[in-house]
Amino acid sequence: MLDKAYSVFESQQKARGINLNEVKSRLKAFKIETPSWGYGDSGTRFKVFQRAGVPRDPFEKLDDAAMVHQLTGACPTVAIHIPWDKVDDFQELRRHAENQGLTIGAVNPNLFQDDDYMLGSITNSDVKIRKKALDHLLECVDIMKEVNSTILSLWFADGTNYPGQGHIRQRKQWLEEALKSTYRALSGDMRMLIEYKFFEPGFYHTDLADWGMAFTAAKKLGPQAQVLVDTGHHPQGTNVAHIVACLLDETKLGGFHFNSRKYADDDLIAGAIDPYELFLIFYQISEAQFDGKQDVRHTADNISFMIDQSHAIEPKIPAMIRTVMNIQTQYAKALLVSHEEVHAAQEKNDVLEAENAVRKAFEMDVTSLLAAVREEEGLPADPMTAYKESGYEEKIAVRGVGGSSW
Ligand code: PSV
Ligand code: MN
Repeated sequence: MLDKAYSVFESQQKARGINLNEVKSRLKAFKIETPSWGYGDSGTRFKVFQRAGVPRDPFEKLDDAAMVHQLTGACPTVAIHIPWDKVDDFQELRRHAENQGLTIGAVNPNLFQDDDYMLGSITNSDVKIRKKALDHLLECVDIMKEVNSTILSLWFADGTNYPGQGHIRQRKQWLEEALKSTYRALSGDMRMLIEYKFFEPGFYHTDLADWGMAFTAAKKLGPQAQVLVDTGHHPQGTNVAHIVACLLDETKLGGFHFNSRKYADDDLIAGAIDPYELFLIFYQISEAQFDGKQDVRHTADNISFMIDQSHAIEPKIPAMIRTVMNIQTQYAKALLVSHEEVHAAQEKNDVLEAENAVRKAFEMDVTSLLAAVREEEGLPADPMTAYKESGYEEKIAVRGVGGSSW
């Protein structure tokens, strides 16, 4: 059935002048990092629900991530969060990952769960707390060296709840100082990705509230600092694809945290709420991959694609597999946009043709394409079904209830 669907698809794309071999090799090369915290118990501020089979330590989180990679072939790296994933021997953790075909990806410091950070971490008015926060950032750079990670992924919960609570410009300067000291500790192959979020837990102001603030900070630091776009961190109606295009053009787009939002930072499965938004983000990326400027192409080819979800009610592993598949689907569709067609319509100022050239790729069914790509890679055509049939869920049930939570 799928074979037949794929031959129909193949001839349709040929007729449109799409180079399917190029599309397929881009899909095979496309990797998505999963977060260790996405495998543990999590919830909302109302309740953390405990599920049977949830990993009890960082090693078991890697085991689950390895299962996701085994079935999708797309998730060879795993982001860790310190101290949630702190272990006595990081070399052992690295080896545990490598033995299962994984490597440790981004290292995420945690500057939001210590009582000292109630009024801020690197922007706290207390110099001792600022120093403690900076020490933690530097500790994370040391951990990166031990696990061979090249990405330091920074998100700060720093902000205020009331006007006058903090000296906003002073806090900005403290933030810049801490970032500068951390930047200096990076080795040449490391990148620092700076994530922004417009509110929460601060409800009046957030020290890094939007891409402009993150961009300014990254620009001041130098080429190893870039911006990380978490798709859930924007106010309603924000044109995230536009932000992506601007950051690409400035060679400052370093990575993504994918998830879906309906209202705020909902952390739902990527592509579940607004798949068209996800498609339009990939459309900007795929266009930049063919840009005339080498540094823009280089930026687009070196984006670190990561998932940042905490599944409150979903079974963790299949939720992660679904997420990966949703992301692959929208990327595949974006690769089917004929940029020649769009550019020709733009030249003529033909608004409807231009819009049609983009939208019609979104409306194409890429199921058979993705199944063909997976089969060529020796992977199951449908990773969700393969997971259900794998027996892994039953195997991990022996871990019992009460595993790691954030
Ligand atoms: C909190 O909003 C958050 O979800 C940020 O997006 C971070 O990337 C993540 O937690 C991990 O610290
Ligand atoms: Mn995030």
